[in-house]
Amino acid sequence: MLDFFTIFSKGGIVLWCFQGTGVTESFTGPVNALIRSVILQERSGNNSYSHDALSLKYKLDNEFELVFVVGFQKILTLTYVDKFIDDVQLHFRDRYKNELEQKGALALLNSHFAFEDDFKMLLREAEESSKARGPTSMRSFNASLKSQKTVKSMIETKGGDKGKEQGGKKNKNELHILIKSCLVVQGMQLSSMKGDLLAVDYESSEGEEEEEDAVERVVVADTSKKIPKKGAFGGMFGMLKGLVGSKSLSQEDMEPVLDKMRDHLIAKNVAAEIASQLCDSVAKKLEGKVMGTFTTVASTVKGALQDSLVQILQPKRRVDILRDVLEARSQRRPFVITFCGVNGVGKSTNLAKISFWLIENGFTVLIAACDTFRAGAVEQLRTHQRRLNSLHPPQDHGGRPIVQLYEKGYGKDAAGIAMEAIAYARNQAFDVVLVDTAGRMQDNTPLMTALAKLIAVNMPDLVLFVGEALVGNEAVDQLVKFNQALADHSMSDKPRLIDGIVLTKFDTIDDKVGAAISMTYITGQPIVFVGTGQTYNDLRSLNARAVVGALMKA
Ligand SMILES: Nc1nc2c(ncn2[C@@H]2O[C@H](COP(=O)(O)OP(=O)(O)O)[C@@H](O)[C@H]2O)c(=O)[nH]1
Ligand SMILES: [Mg+2]
Repeated sequence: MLDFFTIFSKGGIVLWCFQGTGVTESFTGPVNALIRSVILQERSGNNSYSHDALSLKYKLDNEFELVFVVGFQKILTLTYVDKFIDDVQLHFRDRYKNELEQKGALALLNSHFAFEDDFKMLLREAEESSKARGPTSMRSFNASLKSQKTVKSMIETKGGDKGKEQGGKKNKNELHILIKSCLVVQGMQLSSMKGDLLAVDYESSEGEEEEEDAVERVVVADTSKKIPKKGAFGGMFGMLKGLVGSKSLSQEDMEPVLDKMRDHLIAKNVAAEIASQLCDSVAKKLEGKVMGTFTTVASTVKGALQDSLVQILQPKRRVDILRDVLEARSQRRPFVITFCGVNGVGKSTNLAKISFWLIENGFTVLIAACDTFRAGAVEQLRTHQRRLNSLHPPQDHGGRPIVQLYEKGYGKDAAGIAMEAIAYARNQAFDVVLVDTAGRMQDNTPLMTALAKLIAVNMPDLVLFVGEALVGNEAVDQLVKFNQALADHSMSDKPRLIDGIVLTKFDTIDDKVGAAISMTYITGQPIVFVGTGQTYNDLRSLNARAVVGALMKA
């Protein structure tokens, strides 16, 4: 007599469904309509709804967040339906208490609800009791539902199903492995660095796509949970897709999702202030947008955030150093790059890696030792220069060392040394001058002024800010203050600010790649190089999608 009966979680996971014999029409449409026009709009007053020729009755179980829906032909007067839904609800809750108590979509997916026999038994009872109207005889205790319920609950609630529990655990672990991505740290051997740099590489497990897909299936109430595509429910998901309603997004809908996203970004090392700004802008972008489906508040927000992140990381301006060096060469002048940043971030080391890359591409390099401050800074560069020359011996280059060091010891004026080095490079026809500078804290005004002067006087082609991928909130402070100092002390109307970023120690941060976002967001400048280790080969370009992928991963 019933057309269908379905039990689904408020999270949208269909736990069990029944279709009456001889019923061929899909009940997805009516259920969809019920969700859209009643449940979603919180107009669930009288628990019944009609859709075309069907009557639908439903019951919400707020404790376990379940929805029970029964559908039957309107022309039928089924007096037992209300009581029947109650009975099914109680029975179902009782029988699957253990599974339902394990909160979360994953637990539901891992549970198997073989409810068919119980359902049929309840239905038979309900139908019979309605037939036997009039002077209804009292059921014996044994025949009553109550007796079965108690017995069943006593059997089932203790201990649960061990095998099933273990299965659940295993799946959780698999999922954990599935969603963990790790950075591939490149080998230590030197290899050729000719041409453009490789992009930063990520290794992700094969299930990644499935996980991405799965997120699509998470509904409003379950925004934090991810469920694997191939769950125990297989084909039922097909129907789930239809269990949706359209609704325009409000701040309220998005707030819980955005809060989670913000925390997630901060946990990935994005500066807090920037994480908030990003989430606000995503909210603005999406507010009022009509959602195609009920299932996608979380995934819509996630998608929009992902797009913004890629947008931020994608360079607005293409930095093609090899091409620019060639152009400078054609103008018979050296291409000058200045490196700046706080102490110990890897300025000198990455300058040496960049020298190696340029040399591999056939250019000659002059390193200007303008860190005249830190003991050992000049010697560190001299060591690099020797090593690089031994990798590319002068005899291979017409007897001329391919890399030279221009140094004037310690304590001298860095701006002056840079100027002399550039003049020397022009005379000696070096292709590139790399200017190493002393590390300085962004709050040290005299040193910041000196840096601004060095840059203003020498007008390098590229000013690279070197920053560690390890920094969180500090990244913003550093960059804002470096740029501010360059602007304040530039002595020109059009001050030279930071043109690009070298993001170092990327090999040490696992998937906490947030600094990349903070730095590009705050400067609007591209990450030109990524340092991924301590050998000359450990230099990469940024792969925006891979970084965003790592950032969005749980
Ligand atoms: N793991 C790792 N260490 C790096 C990287 N870049 C630099 N370092 C290390 O960071 C430390 C400081 O580097 P240095 O170039 O002297 O920093 P500077 O003070 O900014 O010139 C050194 O021990 C480097 O070997 C990198 O990309 N990955
Ligand atoms: Mg240094």
